[in-house]
Amino acid sequence: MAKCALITGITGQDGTYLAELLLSKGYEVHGVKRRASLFNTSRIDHLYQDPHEKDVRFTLHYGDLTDSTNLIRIIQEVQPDEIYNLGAMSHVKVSFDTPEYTADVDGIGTLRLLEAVRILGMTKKTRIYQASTSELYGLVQEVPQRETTPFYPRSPYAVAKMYGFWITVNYREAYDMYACNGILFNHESPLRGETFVTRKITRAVSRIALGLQDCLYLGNLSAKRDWGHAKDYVEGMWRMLQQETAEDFVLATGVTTTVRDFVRLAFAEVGIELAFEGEEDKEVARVVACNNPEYQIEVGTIVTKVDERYFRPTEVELLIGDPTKAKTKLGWEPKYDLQGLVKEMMQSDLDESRRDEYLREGGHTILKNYAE
Ligand code: NDP
Ligand code: GDR
Repeated sequence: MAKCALITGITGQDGTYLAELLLSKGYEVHGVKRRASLFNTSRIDHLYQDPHEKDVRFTLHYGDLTDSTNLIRIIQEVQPDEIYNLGAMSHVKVSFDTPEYTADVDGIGTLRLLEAVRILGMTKKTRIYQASTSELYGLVQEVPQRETTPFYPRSPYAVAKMYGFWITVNYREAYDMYACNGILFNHESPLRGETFVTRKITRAVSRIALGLQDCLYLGNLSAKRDWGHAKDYVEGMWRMLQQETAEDFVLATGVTTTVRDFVRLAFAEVGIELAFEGEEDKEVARVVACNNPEYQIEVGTIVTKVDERYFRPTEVELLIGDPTKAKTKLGWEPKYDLQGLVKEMMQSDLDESRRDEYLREGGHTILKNYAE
């Protein structure tokens, strides 16, 4: 019998890669999507199967983590062997603007899901993965950060996710449920949302290289992140649910890089070398060499500036994870390095920007659409 999985957040970056992975393993995959005024399934459209066909293995259900009734209904209908709770208001900066909503979705939403499984009497049947985060470590207590490192969350997002973490542990202990937290460090891909810093950078660099945009505005360039590839991380999520007993695991690469160096790497992909100058809150990056004749940008041009609007009221300055436990117990290891990740993201954004360039040359108006 094929296993059946339910994914919340299936329309997001990780939801997409996880759905692809589980389908490739023969699973029947169900996903919860939110009702929106426009289509919001562009990442997973290639997986869509006409429900009128035979042997459909991919099904979407309308739902929302703020609504217990629909979670109970969907879980009852689907009877999943595994639930991956990836749905969240996942943007740290935005969580300062929408703290109550973030707590409701990311914190109480997790409780709603666990409670739905318990109420339905499915605690022995259904295994649950909770999308926890390295943001729980927040203000540095220890490096590299591992499963035993104390938490010190620094945003409404992280505080809400901390509730999600502990309620998952509590349901595991109180009701003997197979429920575990993946404490995942940042992971990126060409499918990353355009307002997260890596994608914002690769998208803007490709547009600057093609003359579609002049300047990229960023916040804290000195923040350090342990960036991996989302494809590697969804493999780790799946492995966490295939163990004998449920445990919490860190997934990370063990390498940390500043936002500034990520900018440098992305520009290097189009042959542009930069020099950063000025005080941190007014820092700019200037082109010092342009080595690829395809992308002609004058030496001396300023291509990035700092805009304080992207600063956070409280920042997480340094994240670097120790994935030893996942390596030892799950046999998990990342296949991508940062260079490979940047290359893939740049390639994808250059392709997308070339399509915009083509439209512009054809006389069409293209959206300015600078990702915030
Ligand atoms: P995305 O922002 O790409 O996707 C989030 C998903 O959650 C989307 O499908 C979104 O739907 C959905 N969602 C948002 N609000 C609700 C709601 N109220 N009810 C139901 N679904 C909702 O995030 P990622 O794929 O990057 O991350 C997946 C999970 O992992 C998140 O929980 C995130 O917090 C966590 N995480 C991510 C890390 C990363 O580096 N990517 C690292 C550590 C943890 P819609 O498409 O309609 O907006
Ligand atoms: P993060 O990711 O907050 O780590 O959360 P993000 O890419 O938003 O920020 C990373 C770092 O870059 C700095 N930064 C900027 N960030 C954004 N978004 N935009 C900018 O212009 C900018 N300039 C500098 C930030 O200050 C920060 O230090 C991500 C999310 O996926 C969470 O859901 C997840 O839990 C964590 O990763 C692990």
